[in-house]
Amino acid sequence: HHGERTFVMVKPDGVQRGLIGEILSRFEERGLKVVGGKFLQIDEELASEHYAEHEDKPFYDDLVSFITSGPVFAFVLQGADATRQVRSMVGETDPLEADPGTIRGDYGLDLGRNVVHASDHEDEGANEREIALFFDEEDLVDYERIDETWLYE
Ligand code: YYY
Ligand code: MG
Repeated sequence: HHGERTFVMVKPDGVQRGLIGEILSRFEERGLKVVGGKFLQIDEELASEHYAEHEDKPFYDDLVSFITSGPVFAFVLQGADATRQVRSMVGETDPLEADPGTIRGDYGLDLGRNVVHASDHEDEGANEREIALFFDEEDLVDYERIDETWLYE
């Protein structure tokens, strides 16, 4: 089976702005395989685990109140070099710094409303940790996509 798994989430602003389908489509069209998905509202406890690394940062309280402010669409993608490829499609953290053509560069204008979360490829194991935080192993489906023989040599 091809590649690694990575965690992605359409944040509350992306859900409210009707961007779930658009965002998912970009990854699907690239060839990244959706292997799990869940629509939920994050509670304080899950938010504090998910953003534990930012606990001491000045923006932490705003970040937690934003991420718990409305439903999110969390999903798992699988494919070659998935974590790094997804990050490059998501763009820089600050949408004002994100290149056009990236999700944040096409849909955002504010650091605190940057539409999407994706596991950090520079943080070893972040993808697996974040997947485990949101999904049980049995929520993830192992299957072959019909185009895989044309996507991979
Ligand atoms: O991984 P990524 O989402 O690109 O950025 P992080 O540095 O992990 O920060 C998480 C989240 O926090 C970011 O998406 C927006 C918010 N944030 C902020 O509001 N102000 C900052 N100075 C840095 C990050
Ligand atoms: Mg991060």
